[in-house]
Amino acid sequence: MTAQPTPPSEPVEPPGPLEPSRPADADPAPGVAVVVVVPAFRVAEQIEAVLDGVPAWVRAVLVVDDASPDDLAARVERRGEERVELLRHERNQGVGGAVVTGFRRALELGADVVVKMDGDGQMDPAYLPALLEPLLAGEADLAKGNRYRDREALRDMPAERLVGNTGLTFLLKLASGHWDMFDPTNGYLALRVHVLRLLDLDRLPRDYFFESGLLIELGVLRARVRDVAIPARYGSEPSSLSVGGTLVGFPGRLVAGLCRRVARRYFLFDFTAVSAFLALGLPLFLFGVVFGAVHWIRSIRTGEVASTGTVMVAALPIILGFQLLLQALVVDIAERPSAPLSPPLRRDA
Ligand SMILES: Nc1nc2c(ncn2[C@@H]2O[C@H](COP(=O)(O)OP(=O)(O)OP(=O)(O)O)[C@@H](O)[C@H]2O)c(=O)[nH]1
Ligand SMILES: [Mg+2]
Repeated sequence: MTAQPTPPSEPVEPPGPLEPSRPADADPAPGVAVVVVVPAFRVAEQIEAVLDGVPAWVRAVLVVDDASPDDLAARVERRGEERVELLRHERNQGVGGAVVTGFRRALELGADVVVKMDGDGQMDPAYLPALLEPLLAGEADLAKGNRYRDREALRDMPAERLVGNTGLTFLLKLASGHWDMFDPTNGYLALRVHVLRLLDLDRLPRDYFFESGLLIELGVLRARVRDVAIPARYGSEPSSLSVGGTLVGFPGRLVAGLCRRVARRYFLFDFTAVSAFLALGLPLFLFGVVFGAVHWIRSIRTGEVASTGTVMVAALPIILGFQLLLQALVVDIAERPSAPLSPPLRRDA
Protein backbone atom coordinates (compact mmCIF):
# COMPACT_ATOMS: atom_id res chain seq x y z
CA MET A 1 0.00 0.00 0.00
CA THR A 2 1.47 3.30 -1.10
CA ALA A 3 1.98 5.80 1.72
CA GLN A 4 -0.64 8.52 1.59
CA PRO A 5 1.09 11.84 1.00
CA THR A 6 0.38 13.90 4.10
CA PRO A 7 -1.49 17.03 3.01
CA PRO A 8 0.74 20.11 3.51
CA SER A 9 -0.27 21.38 6.98
CA GLU A 10 -1.92 24.78 6.95
CA PRO A 11 0.71 27.38 7.74
CA VAL A 12 -0.13 28.50 11.31
CA GLU A 13 -0.87 32.18 11.15
CA PRO A 14 0.67 34.01 14.15
CA PRO A 15 -2.30 35.40 16.10
CA GLY A 16 -2.92 38.85 14.62
CA PRO A 17 -4.48 41.66 16.65
CA LEU A 18 -7.67 40.36 18.17
CA GLU A 19 -10.99 41.66 16.79
CA PRO A 20 -14.33 41.58 18.67
CA SER A 21 -16.34 38.49 17.59
CA ARG A 22 -19.56 40.39 16.93
CA PRO A 23 -20.87 43.98 16.90
CA ALA A 24 -21.26 45.08 20.52
CA ASP A 25 -24.61 46.76 19.91
CA ALA A 26 -26.35 43.51 18.92
CA ASP A 27 -27.98 42.14 22.08
CA PRO A 28 -26.31 38.72 22.57
CA ALA A 29 -29.00 37.47 24.92
CA PRO A 30 -32.43 39.09 24.76
CA GLY A 31 -34.22 38.51 28.03
CA VAL A 32 -31.06 38.06 30.05
CA ALA A 33 -30.57 40.89 32.57
CA VAL A 34 -26.94 42.00 32.33
CA VAL A 35 -25.77 44.56 34.89
CA VAL A 36 -22.38 46.30 34.66
CA VAL A 37 -20.56 47.38 37.84
CA VAL A 38 -17.97 50.14 37.43
CA PRO A 39 -15.65 50.64 40.41
CA ALA A 40 -14.49 54.24 40.20
CA PHE A 41 -11.67 56.09 41.93
CA ARG A 42 -9.67 58.95 40.40
CA VAL A 43 -11.14 58.32 36.94
CA ALA A 44 -13.14 61.49 36.32
CA GLU A 45 -11.33 61.97 33.00
CA GLN A 46 -12.23 58.52 31.72
CA ILE A 47 -15.64 57.73 33.26
CA GLU A 48 -17.82 59.43 30.62
CA ALA A 49 -16.14 57.61 27.74
CA VAL A 50 -16.55 54.36 29.66
CA LEU A 51 -20.28 54.96 30.14
CA ASP A 52 -20.68 55.99 26.49
CA GLY A 53 -19.17 52.68 25.46
CA VAL A 54 -21.53 50.42 27.45
CA PRO A 55 -23.90 48.78 24.90
CA ALA A 56 -27.56 49.78 24.95
CA TRP A 57 -28.74 46.25 25.80
CA VAL A 58 -27.07 46.38 29.21
CA ARG A 59 -29.95 46.65 31.71
CA ALA A 60 -28.20 48.80 34.34
CA VAL A 61 -24.81 50.39 34.96
CA LEU A 62 -23.79 50.78 38.61
CA VAL A 63 -20.99 53.31 39.07
CA VAL A 64 -19.49 52.91 42.53
CA ASP A 65 -17.76 56.12 43.54
CA ASP A 66 -15.25 54.87 46.08
CA ALA A 67 -14.86 58.23 47.82
CA SER A 68 -12.96 59.51 44.82
CA PRO A 69 -11.21 62.89 45.34
CA ASP A 70 -12.13 64.12 41.86
CA ASP A 71 -15.47 65.19 40.35
CA LEU A 72 -16.41 61.86 38.81
CA ALA A 73 -19.68 61.73 40.75
CA ALA A 74 -20.80 65.10 39.43
CA ARG A 75 -19.93 64.05 35.88
CA VAL A 76 -21.97 60.86 36.21
CA GLU A 77 -24.95 62.68 37.73
CA ARG A 78 -24.83 65.37 35.05
CA ARG A 79 -25.48 62.71 32.40
CA GLY A 80 -28.91 62.00 33.88
CA GLU A 81 -28.91 58.60 32.20
CA GLU A 82 -31.77 56.50 33.57
CA ARG A 83 -29.99 53.13 33.52
CA VAL A 84 -26.91 54.59 35.23
CA GLU A 85 -27.01 54.46 39.03
CA LEU A 86 -24.37 56.17 41.17
CA LEU A 87 -23.54 54.43 44.44
CA ARG A 88 -21.28 56.41 46.74
CA HIS A 89 -18.90 55.29 49.50
CA GLU A 90 -18.35 57.81 52.31
CA ARG A 91 -14.99 56.18 53.01
CA ASN A 92 -12.60 54.69 50.42
CA GLN A 93 -12.88 50.90 50.54
CA GLY A 94 -10.68 49.81 47.65
CA VAL A 95 -11.52 48.28 44.30
CA GLY A 96 -12.83 45.07 45.86
CA GLY A 97 -15.00 47.01 48.30
CA ALA A 98 -16.43 49.04 45.43
CA VAL A 99 -17.24 45.94 43.36
CA VAL A 100 -18.90 44.16 46.28
CA THR A 101 -21.18 47.18 46.78
CA GLY A 102 -22.09 46.94 43.11
CA PHE A 103 -22.66 43.16 43.36
CA ARG A 104 -25.06 43.62 46.27
CA ARG A 105 -27.08 46.20 44.28
CA ALA A 106 -27.08 43.95 41.20
CA LEU A 107 -28.58 41.18 43.34
CA GLU A 108 -31.32 43.57 44.48
CA LEU A 109 -32.01 44.48 40.85
CA GLY A 110 -32.52 40.81 39.95
CA ALA A 111 -29.66 40.59 37.48
CA ASP A 112 -28.83 37.31 35.73
CA VAL A 113 -25.24 38.26 34.95
CA VAL A 114 -23.04 40.89 36.58
CA VAL A 115 -20.04 42.35 34.76
CA LYS A 116 -17.09 44.19 36.30
CA MET A 117 -15.77 46.92 34.00
CA ASP A 118 -13.18 49.31 35.43
CA GLY A 119 -13.76 53.04 35.25
CA ASP A 120 -10.36 53.83 33.74
CA GLY A 121 -11.21 52.76 30.22
CA GLN A 122 -8.81 49.81 30.11
CA MET A 123 -11.63 47.36 29.35
CA ASP A 124 -13.01 47.55 25.83
CA PRO A 125 -16.84 47.28 25.85
CA ALA A 126 -16.67 46.00 22.28
CA TYR A 127 -15.61 42.67 23.78
CA LEU A 128 -18.59 42.41 26.12
CA PRO A 129 -20.54 39.97 23.87
CA ALA A 130 -17.43 37.78 23.61
CA LEU A 131 -16.97 37.91 27.38
CA LEU A 132 -20.58 36.84 27.97
CA GLU A 133 -20.52 34.04 25.41
CA PRO A 134 -19.21 31.23 27.70
CA LEU A 135 -21.91 32.12 30.26
CA LEU A 136 -24.70 32.29 27.69
CA ALA A 137 -23.57 29.02 26.17
CA GLY A 138 -23.74 27.36 29.59
CA GLU A 139 -20.02 26.57 29.62
CA ALA A 140 -18.94 28.58 32.63
CA ASP A 141 -20.00 30.41 35.79
CA LEU A 142 -17.38 33.12 35.41
CA ALA A 143 -15.73 34.42 32.24
CA LYS A 144 -12.76 36.75 32.38
CA GLY A 145 -10.44 38.49 29.98
CA ASN A 146 -7.02 37.11 29.12
CA ARG A 147 -4.53 39.70 27.81
CA TYR A 148 -1.89 37.12 26.95
CA ARG A 149 -3.40 35.96 23.65
CA ASP A 150 -2.64 39.19 21.84
CA ARG A 151 1.08 39.81 21.48
CA GLU A 152 0.55 43.20 19.81
CA ALA A 153 -1.25 44.74 22.79
CA LEU A 154 0.92 42.81 25.24
CA ARG A 155 3.91 44.89 24.11
CA ASP A 156 2.33 47.87 25.88
CA MET A 157 2.19 46.04 29.21
CA PRO A 158 4.92 47.17 31.59
CA ALA A 159 7.67 44.48 31.86
CA GLU A 160 7.50 44.12 35.65
CA ARG A 161 3.77 43.55 35.34
CA LEU A 162 4.32 40.90 32.67
CA VAL A 163 6.78 38.96 34.85
CA GLY A 164 4.78 39.48 38.04
CA ASN A 165 1.62 38.28 36.36
CA THR A 166 3.18 35.13 34.96
CA GLY A 167 4.49 34.10 38.36
CA LEU A 168 1.25 35.00 40.04
CA THR A 169 -0.70 32.96 37.49
CA PHE A 170 0.90 29.68 38.53
CA LEU A 171 0.40 30.40 42.23
CA LEU A 172 -3.24 31.25 41.58
CA LYS A 173 -3.87 28.15 39.49
CA LEU A 174 -2.62 26.19 42.50
CA ALA A 175 -4.61 28.23 45.06
CA SER A 176 -7.88 28.30 43.09
CA GLY A 177 -7.77 25.00 41.21
CA HIS A 178 -8.69 26.78 37.97
CA TRP A 179 -5.81 25.17 36.09
CA ASP A 180 -7.03 26.28 32.65
CA MET A 181 -7.04 30.00 33.33
CA PHE A 182 -4.32 32.56 32.73
CA ASP A 183 -3.91 36.28 33.58
CA PRO A 184 -5.78 35.99 36.90
CA THR A 185 -5.59 39.69 37.80
CA ASN A 186 -7.46 40.63 34.66
CA GLY A 187 -10.35 42.55 36.17
CA TYR A 188 -12.65 42.37 33.12
CA LEU A 189 -15.06 39.67 34.20
CA ALA A 190 -18.65 38.45 33.95
CA LEU A 191 -20.23 36.31 36.65
CA ARG A 192 -23.47 34.35 36.80
CA VAL A 193 -25.66 35.67 39.60
CA HIS A 194 -26.62 32.05 40.37
CA VAL A 195 -23.05 31.61 41.67
CA LEU A 196 -22.78 35.13 43.09
CA ARG A 197 -25.56 34.12 45.50
CA LEU A 198 -23.48 31.17 46.71
CA LEU A 199 -20.55 33.42 47.55
CA ASP A 200 -20.03 34.96 50.98
CA LEU A 201 -19.51 38.55 49.83
CA ASP A 202 -17.99 39.50 53.17
CA ARG A 203 -15.15 37.09 52.42
CA LEU A 204 -14.18 38.83 49.17
CA PRO A 205 -11.02 40.97 49.54
CA ARG A 206 -11.54 44.74 49.49
CA ASP A 207 -8.20 45.65 47.91
CA TYR A 208 -6.26 44.58 44.81
CA PHE A 209 -6.45 40.96 45.88
CA PHE A 210 -10.13 41.08 44.88
CA GLU A 211 -9.87 39.19 41.59
CA SER A 212 -7.56 36.58 43.10
CA GLY A 213 -9.78 36.19 46.16
CA LEU A 214 -12.87 35.82 43.96
CA LEU A 215 -11.17 33.10 41.90
CA ILE A 216 -10.19 31.23 45.08
CA GLU A 217 -13.74 31.42 46.48
CA LEU A 218 -15.08 30.17 43.14
CA GLY A 219 -12.49 27.39 43.31
CA VAL A 220 -13.76 26.40 46.76
CA LEU A 221 -17.29 26.21 45.26
CA ARG A 222 -15.87 24.30 42.24
CA ALA A 223 -17.42 26.82 39.88
CA ARG A 224 -16.15 26.80 36.29
CA VAL A 225 -14.02 29.67 35.00
CA ARG A 226 -13.32 30.39 31.33
CA ASP A 227 -10.87 32.80 29.75
CA VAL A 228 -11.77 34.99 26.79
CA ALA A 229 -9.03 36.54 24.70
CA ILE A 230 -9.34 40.31 25.17
CA PRO A 231 -6.43 42.64 24.41
CA ALA A 232 -5.04 44.91 27.10
CA ARG A 233 -5.78 48.58 26.58
CA TYR A 234 -3.40 50.99 28.30
CA GLY A 235 -3.79 54.73 27.91
CA SER A 236 -2.76 57.73 29.99
CA GLU A 237 -4.88 56.65 32.98
CA PRO A 238 -3.15 56.81 36.33
CA SER A 239 -2.54 53.56 38.20
CA SER A 240 -2.36 53.08 41.93
CA LEU A 241 -1.33 49.45 41.75
CA SER A 242 2.06 48.90 43.38
CA VAL A 243 3.87 45.90 41.95
CA GLY A 244 6.05 45.70 45.07
CA GLY A 245 3.00 45.59 47.31
CA THR A 246 1.57 42.81 45.15
CA LEU A 247 4.70 40.68 45.24
CA VAL A 248 4.92 41.08 49.03
CA GLY A 249 1.24 40.90 49.98
CA PHE A 250 -0.12 38.30 47.60
CA PRO A 251 1.89 35.08 48.24
CA GLY A 252 0.82 34.74 51.87
CA ARG A 253 -2.84 35.20 50.95
CA LEU A 254 -2.48 32.72 48.10
CA VAL A 255 -1.09 30.09 50.46
CA ALA A 256 -3.98 30.79 52.85
CA GLY A 257 -6.39 30.42 49.92
CA LEU A 258 -4.75 27.14 48.88
CA CYS A 259 -5.03 25.72 52.40
CA ARG A 260 -8.69 26.74 52.59
CA ARG A 261 -9.53 25.18 49.23
CA VAL A 262 -7.64 21.95 49.94
CA ALA A 263 -9.03 21.62 53.45
CA ARG A 264 -12.63 22.05 52.25
CA ARG A 265 -12.35 20.04 49.06
CA TYR A 266 -10.26 17.10 50.21
CA PHE A 267 -10.90 16.84 53.95
CA LEU A 268 -14.12 18.62 54.98
CA PHE A 269 -16.53 17.88 52.12
CA ASP A 270 -14.89 14.84 50.58
CA PHE A 271 -12.07 12.31 50.93
CA THR A 272 -10.44 11.22 47.68
CA ALA A 273 -7.13 9.81 46.48
CA VAL A 274 -5.75 13.36 46.69
CA SER A 275 -6.63 13.45 50.40
CA ALA A 276 -4.64 10.23 50.94
CA PHE A 277 -1.69 11.51 48.89
CA LEU A 278 -1.63 14.75 50.90
CA ALA A 279 -2.19 13.10 54.28
CA LEU A 280 0.77 10.80 53.62
CA GLY A 281 2.96 12.97 51.41
CA LEU A 282 3.04 16.18 53.43
CA PRO A 283 4.09 14.71 56.81
CA LEU A 284 6.64 12.44 55.08
CA PHE A 285 8.13 15.31 53.13
CA LEU A 286 8.21 17.68 56.12
CA PHE A 287 9.69 14.98 58.39
CA GLY A 288 12.44 14.24 55.86
CA VAL A 289 13.29 17.92 55.43
CA VAL A 290 13.37 18.70 59.16
CA PHE A 291 15.21 15.46 60.08
CA GLY A 292 17.71 16.03 57.27
CA ALA A 293 18.23 19.69 58.15
CA VAL A 294 18.79 18.95 61.83
CA HIS A 295 21.39 16.21 61.09
CA TRP A 296 23.02 18.27 58.42
CA ILE A 297 23.50 21.22 60.77
CA ARG A 298 24.76 18.83 63.45
CA SER A 299 27.31 17.23 61.09
CA ILE A 300 28.52 20.69 59.98
CA ARG A 301 28.92 21.72 63.64
CA THR A 302 30.59 18.52 64.82
CA GLY A 303 32.45 17.85 61.59
CA GLU A 304 31.19 14.27 61.87
CA VAL A 305 29.93 12.77 58.61
CA ALA A 306 26.33 11.60 58.98
CA SER A 307 25.84 7.83 58.70
CA THR A 308 24.27 6.32 55.59
CA GLY A 309 21.34 5.30 57.72
CA THR A 310 20.76 8.88 58.83
CA VAL A 311 20.93 10.11 55.25
CA MET A 312 18.50 7.42 54.14
CA VAL A 313 16.08 8.26 56.95
CA ALA A 314 16.05 11.84 55.62
CA ALA A 315 16.19 11.18 51.87
CA LEU A 316 13.57 8.43 51.54
CA PRO A 317 10.71 10.37 53.14
CA ILE A 318 11.64 13.44 51.07
CA ILE A 319 11.57 11.47 47.80
CA LEU A 320 8.44 9.49 48.66
CA GLY A 321 6.69 12.53 50.12
CA PHE A 322 7.51 14.64 47.09
CA GLN A 323 6.23 11.91 44.77
CA LEU A 324 2.94 11.75 46.65
CA LEU A 325 2.57 15.55 46.60
CA LEU A 326 3.21 15.55 42.85
CA GLN A 327 0.55 12.84 42.48
CA ALA A 328 -1.88 15.00 44.44
CA LEU A 329 -1.11 17.92 42.13
CA VAL A 330 -1.63 15.84 38.98
CA VAL A 331 -4.98 14.50 40.19
CA ASP A 332 -6.09 17.97 41.37
CA ILE A 333 -5.36 19.27 37.87
CA ALA A 334 -7.22 16.36 36.27
CA GLU A 335 -10.19 16.88 38.56
CA ARG A 336 -10.56 20.61 37.86
CA PRO A 337 -14.18 21.76 37.51
CA SER A 338 -15.43 20.60 34.10
CA ALA A 339 -19.02 21.84 34.16
CA PRO A 340 -20.62 25.03 35.46
CA LEU A 341 -22.70 25.08 38.63
CA SER A 342 -25.20 27.48 37.04
CA PRO A 343 -28.21 26.10 35.12
CA PRO A 344 -28.50 27.22 31.47
CA LEU A 345 -29.67 30.80 31.08
CA ARG A 346 -33.13 31.16 29.60
CA ARG A 347 -32.93 33.30 26.47
CA ASP A 348 -35.91 34.74 24.66
CA ALA A 349 -35.90 33.39 21.10
N1 LIG B 1 -6.74 52.41 42.83
C1 LIG B 1 -7.92 52.31 43.27
N2 LIG B 1 -8.84 52.03 42.35
C2 LIG B 1 -10.05 51.93 42.81
C3 LIG B 1 -10.35 52.10 44.17
N3 LIG B 1 -11.64 51.95 44.30
C4 LIG B 1 -12.11 51.73 43.06
N4 LIG B 1 -11.12 51.70 42.15
C5 LIG B 1 -11.28 51.46 40.72
O1 LIG B 1 -10.88 50.12 40.49
C6 LIG B 1 -10.45 49.96 39.14
C7 LIG B 1 -9.12 49.24 39.12
O2 LIG B 1 -8.11 50.03 39.68
P1 LIG B 1 -6.73 50.30 38.87
O3 LIG B 1 -5.94 51.25 39.67
O4 LIG B 1 -7.05 50.70 37.50
O5 LIG B 1 -6.04 48.88 38.94
P2 LIG B 1 -5.42 48.04 37.74
O6 LIG B 1 -6.27 48.14 36.53
O7 LIG B 1 -5.18 46.70 38.25
O8 LIG B 1 -4.06 48.71 37.53
P3 LIG B 1 -3.63 49.47 36.21
O9 LIG B 1 -3.50 48.46 35.15
O10 LIG B 1 -2.35 50.09 36.58
O11 LIG B 1 -4.71 50.48 35.89
C8 LIG B 1 -10.41 51.36 38.53
O12 LIG B 1 -11.58 51.59 37.79
C9 LIG B 1 -10.40 52.26 39.77
O13 LIG B 1 -10.99 53.51 39.50
C10 LIG B 1 -9.35 52.38 45.10
O14 LIG B 1 -9.54 52.56 46.29
N5 LIG B 1 -8.12 52.48 44.62
MG1 LIG C 1 -6.77 49.86 35.63
